[in-house]
Amino acid sequence: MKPSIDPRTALHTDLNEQLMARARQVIPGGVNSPVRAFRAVGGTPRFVQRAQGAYFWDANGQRYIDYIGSWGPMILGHGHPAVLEAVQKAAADGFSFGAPTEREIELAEEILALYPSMEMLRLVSSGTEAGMSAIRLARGATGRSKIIKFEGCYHGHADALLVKAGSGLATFGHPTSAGVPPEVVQHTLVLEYNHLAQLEQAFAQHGAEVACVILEPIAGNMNFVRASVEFARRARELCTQHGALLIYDEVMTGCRVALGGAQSVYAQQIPGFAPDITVLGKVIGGGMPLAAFGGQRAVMEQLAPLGPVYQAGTLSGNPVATACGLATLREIKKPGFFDALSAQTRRLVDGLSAAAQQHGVPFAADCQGGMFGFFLLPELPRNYGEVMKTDGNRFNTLFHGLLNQGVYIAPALYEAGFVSGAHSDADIDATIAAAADIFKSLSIK
Ligand code: KE4
Repeated sequence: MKPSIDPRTALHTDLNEQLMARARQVIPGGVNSPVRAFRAVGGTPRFVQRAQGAYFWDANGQRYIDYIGSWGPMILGHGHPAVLEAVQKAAADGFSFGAPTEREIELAEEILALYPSMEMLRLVSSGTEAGMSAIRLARGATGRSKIIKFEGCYHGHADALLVKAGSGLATFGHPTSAGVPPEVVQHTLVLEYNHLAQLEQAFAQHGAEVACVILEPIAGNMNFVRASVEFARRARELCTQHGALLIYDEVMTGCRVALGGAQSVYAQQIPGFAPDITVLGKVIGGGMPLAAFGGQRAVMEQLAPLGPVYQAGTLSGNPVATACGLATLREIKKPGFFDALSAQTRRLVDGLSAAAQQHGVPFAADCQGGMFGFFLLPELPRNYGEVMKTDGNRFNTLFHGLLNQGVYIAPALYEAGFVSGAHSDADIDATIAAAADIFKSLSIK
């Protein structure tokens, strides 16, 4: 018999706490990825026992409405029957071969059909691997070393990308992590997101040396911050003008904000817009370890075994992961799926905004497709510095208040949220009601 759960008390954390104590003995911080440790919000991570549809159940059998969905991949919800069947069949045919399979071709063809900016792609096993490889490819294809990234954007944990802005405008970066030698990031320029003048100056100063600009077109690692259309346009123009490659990191936004990713949204506002390289992950793997990077043929054919840029992976294009990704893509491509998902996400965001307004809580939210973000701020932030003006204690009150009512949002104020095709109207309404209950204590009326 599962212990009775009183959502208003901490009773439901005892088995999670026991597991966390055990985990800390054998895994650094008790987790295999830092954000899972709840360090930003405090409290005890929930150890997932199982998940189905829009929900997961923790070690105590407590059910949560899941708005993380593995940080984006579970766009269909957990355990979709068509995906489960595809994975089970693929596994029965073999886990991994280290040799080419037809299914890798099928998945590449399906993805390329959604991204006209790409003629070819390479499958890998994580977003970090895809981003790291894209940077190496850009450097190899241009023969240049410098890269431009933006504060608040996360592109995985490759050394060259673990960097924070140097002092002052358009200066080269400093490592954000121990173990990254300064010389590794000396070619990485970190600018303020959406800051046109800084971008212009960086190209004016270093344009001939810039291999690439990499950015999250909608920055989900700042919760939810859009590149302004003018910023997106100038980044494209400046890259073209100076012979640099524009890399869109769509690991989070790809097949999530739209089937064709954020680039398809910007292409509606900027005629002919296209990045040179796109990095994908999460949704295209459906929850299995799979990511990709791709671009025009002339660039992609610089990769080994054809060209001089080396890149490889034992489990790249893994047959079980590709089955999971293919089954997922085939479901979300079905007519009506994305319209329904977008409407459900919009319903959540509008409901939360209305509840916050009713209770006098400064609150700004945005969404695109199945991805959303909200801020306990009077208006939407445009860059990392503005995001971080959020009062962390107020966010933590909201986070834990929702958690204790069985609603699971990201345990960090700079992370985005995700709705799946399995989230029902009742789930959305319950979430809004739970938030309204907490907004009463956050009112500044
Ligand atoms: P992975 O190596 O974690 O598969 O992907 C790295 C990555 C690259 N680019 C973007 C835009 C990403 O959002 C990510 C990973 N996202 C985080 C969530 N902010 C994954 C969660 C985690 O680190 O545990």
